[in-house]
Amino acid sequence: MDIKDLKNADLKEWLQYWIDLATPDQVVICDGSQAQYNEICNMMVASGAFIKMKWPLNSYFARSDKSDVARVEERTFICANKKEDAGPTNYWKDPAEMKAEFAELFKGAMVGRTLYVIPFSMGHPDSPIAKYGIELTDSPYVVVNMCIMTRVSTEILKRVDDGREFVKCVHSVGYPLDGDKADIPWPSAPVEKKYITHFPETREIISYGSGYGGNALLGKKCFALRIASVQARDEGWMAEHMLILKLTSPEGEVKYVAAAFPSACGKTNLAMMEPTIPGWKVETIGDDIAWMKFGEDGQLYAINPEAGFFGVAPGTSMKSNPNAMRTINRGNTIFTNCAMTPEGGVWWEDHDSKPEFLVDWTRRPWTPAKGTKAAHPNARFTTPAAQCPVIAPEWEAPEGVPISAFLFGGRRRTVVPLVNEAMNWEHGVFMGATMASEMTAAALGGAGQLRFDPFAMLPFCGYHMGDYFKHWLNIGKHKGAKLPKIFYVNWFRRGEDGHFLWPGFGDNSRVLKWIFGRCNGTAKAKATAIGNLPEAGSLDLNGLNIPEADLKALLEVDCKGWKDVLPQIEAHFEKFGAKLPAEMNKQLADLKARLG
Ligand code: OXD
Ligand code: MN
Repeated sequence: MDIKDLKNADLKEWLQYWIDLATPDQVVICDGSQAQYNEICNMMVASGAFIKMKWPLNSYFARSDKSDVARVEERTFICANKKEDAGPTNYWKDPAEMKAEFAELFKGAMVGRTLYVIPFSMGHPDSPIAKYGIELTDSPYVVVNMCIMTRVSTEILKRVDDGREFVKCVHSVGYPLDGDKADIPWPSAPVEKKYITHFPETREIISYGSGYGGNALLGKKCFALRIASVQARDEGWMAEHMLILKLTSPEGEVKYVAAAFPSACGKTNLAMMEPTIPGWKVETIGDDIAWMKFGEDGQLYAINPEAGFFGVAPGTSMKSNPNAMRTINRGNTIFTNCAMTPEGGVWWEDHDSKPEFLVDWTRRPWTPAKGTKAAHPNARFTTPAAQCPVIAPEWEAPEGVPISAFLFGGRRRTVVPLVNEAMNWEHGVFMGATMASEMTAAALGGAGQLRFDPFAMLPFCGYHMGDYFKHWLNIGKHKGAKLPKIFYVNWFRRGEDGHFLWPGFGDNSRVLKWIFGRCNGTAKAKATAIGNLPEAGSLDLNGLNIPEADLKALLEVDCKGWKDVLPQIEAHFEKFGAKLPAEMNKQLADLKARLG
């Protein structure tokens, strides 16, 4: 396919604008084929941007610039027409001013480079829940990562050309090869020139200056969460920062669960977990994002809009996530900012092997005595979801899977019990709106201070968070809705001496079993001031040896602790001003009253 053959005026005009402005040397349409993927990888090996690994097969190392290692929230903007619509939790820029700035920044930005046109679908292309996008980028690294993380094909371009709605995504690393400037392995722009911008009214994304992860793979956080959350609000569906898992009981009964936890709280681990309780099975649908729409039967049906996992590598091991290890060991994986073994293999902190010598992510020799981290803490693997040994056979089902339960959670050393079922939808929305993790003494604010991350969407909600709470409440009012039950879980509770009270990992299946039982009416709960907690004996603890006192702390209501955090919840709610739905203040007042 050639861009000269396109007939859709809107598409052609948009493409031509950016080509004329950025003046790339050539334009290449990505077709999603293995041959084109291999060709681009080989080119990157030749340029020094990639190193081909000895093992796993068909896998590569990439190492970023030291200044371009993570999402940059302070350079991420919602360019809504009205500042108020971005709300208090987002940075805002005026859309016209931002576009004028881009007209300067992108002038000649792709000189000496190739502009790749990536037509992609979020979700199975034939799913009624899927949406399409086209990303223009001058980064071959972005192309090959997008080929793993989304469904890239020229069929998508044809459908867009035929008039199908799409999200316009533009990306440049901001490092033109003008004059006789040579290329470098990881081109990017200084932080003050980086911009990750979203135009919710026109469904556009423009990203400049960073080549890393969510800043550059625009299908992920920018589209599937920030822009999609706006589309979801306008169209009556949900775009959430949630894993989706399939839970099968020993009797063969199936339930699907979606769970929202803040970044780095173990979503990928939970999505692929190996249950410790006999006969129970967990399979993966997705590990990061869920898009959900009501079916005619009133159930919410979810798809995973992504096609790969962009997982945090450090901490991933045969103990924490054996299925992630098996997925990447099957090859076809890109490792970014990991360390390299002398044999050409990969390593990161808490990996199963104990190397004596490595090349660290900054390309320097490393031994354990050095005392530094060999892999960057935000080092990543990009790997195809289809390779996961526990991927559910229906993970790409166009109609999605019916969700029975939503789980919320954070890292709480104190106060919050192991599991707590919401009394009703509105109470569940209150739980999501007050999701929080405790800061450690090292973080600004200090120990005991909460960092609120409502619905794990703090950096990802594309509009005013108060309106987003309202949207959740409206979902609860959908005519004929058979709503998922809502639960708050906390795997991270500690004793006074700092030890974890709950073993976590595969033993979290015990909590999933209780949740499953609550959904089909077989597990017992006691009503308390904060919600429904497991009744004594209703949580399967067979084979575990948890001291009585620890179990008590995990499953009781710490009234004093809850009362102590109420002022922090009040202060958190005040941020949303008049946009805070009245229902949230009512929930807070009711909780206060119940605690006595
Ligand atoms: C992610 C994140 O990368 O949530 O998934 O930060
Ligand atoms: Mn995430």
